[in-house]
Amino acid sequence: MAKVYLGLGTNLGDKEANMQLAVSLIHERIGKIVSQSSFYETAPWGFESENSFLNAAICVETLYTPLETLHLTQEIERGMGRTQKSSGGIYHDRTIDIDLLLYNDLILHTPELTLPHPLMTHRDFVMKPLVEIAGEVIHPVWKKQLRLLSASGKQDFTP
Ligand code: PH2
Ligand code: MG
Ligand code: MG
Repeated sequence: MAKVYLGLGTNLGDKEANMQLAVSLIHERIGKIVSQSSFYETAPWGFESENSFLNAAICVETLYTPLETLHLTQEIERGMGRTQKSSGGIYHDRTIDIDLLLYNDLILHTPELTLPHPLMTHRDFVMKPLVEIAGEVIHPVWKKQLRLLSASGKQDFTP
């Protein structure tokens, strides 16, 4: 059984409902939710939008491989009406975004998926909810507890 940490974000429609639906679909299709952070209201990061976000992090126990997990999360995103994918640093409003942050202590570089999520430690909207449920977990690249890697502290370390 693998422990996967997922980051969730939504900034369109009924954001609370989007979050709840995503969590229950993840539970049905991917595995047991073993922890779930609070929902954080955050300002759009990296693009202009009048729609603020709700962000959260969850931990799921799964029997799926990283790529299978990615494909299942993408299917949930599509099913919930996500139309535009972010690419090349261009972001769009979305009903739901589900990002793989950590998969056990796996380090993976493929064209489709990089683990740990390469931008996670730069983003408060990821690290705040993640640290709430996984502050003691060791980041496999930085080899530090996540609570020490939140955006403000990260410059102090080199991986
Ligand atoms: N996701 C992005 C880009 N910017 N900003 C906030 N506040 N929350 C997000 O989830 C988010 C973002 C790319 O996926
Ligand atoms: Mg994202
Ligand atoms: Mg994404």
